[in-house]
Amino acid sequence: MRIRYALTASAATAAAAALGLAAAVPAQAAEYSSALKIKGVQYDAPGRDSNKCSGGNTKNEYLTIKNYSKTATVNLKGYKVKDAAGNTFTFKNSHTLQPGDYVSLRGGRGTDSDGKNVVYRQNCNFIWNNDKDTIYFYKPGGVRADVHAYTKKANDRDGNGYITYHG
Ligand SMILES: [Ca+2]
Ligand SMILES: [Ca+2]
Repeated sequence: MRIRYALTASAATAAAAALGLAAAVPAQAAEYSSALKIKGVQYDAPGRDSNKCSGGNTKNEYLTIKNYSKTATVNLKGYKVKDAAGNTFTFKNSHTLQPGDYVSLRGGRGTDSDGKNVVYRQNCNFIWNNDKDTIYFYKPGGVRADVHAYTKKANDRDGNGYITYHG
């Protein structure tokens, strides 16, 4: 151990390269290279859950995705979200996010609107579990843009069904 700590930074880097470690990109680095990230999630829609398309409250369960870049405009087309069980939603249509712009991906059926910052999953079933789940967010090429696991107990202390991630 003494020898390891005595290595200079460049020697350590060379040693890592020799072992093939330099090529491995940490998962965290992949997450933070993305302009689009998860702002927050209303994983538990207020009120008693009902997945009826008419009169239900699936529309009030939503995920907000924001463009955190100061310069890049990004098209959501081809991006995907996935839950822990493998349920997937793909943004099929063009929806442009300017720097600082955001969109809420809501359950239920509705008309997507860039001006109203909303896209509907066109599915009246809930996707984000009320006890715990994992939110995966992928770029069009399949590279992970962001990921967050939650439990109601650990991550939603005020119990309002909303969790802030990147804010
Ligand atoms: Ca839910
Ligand atoms: Ca909360």
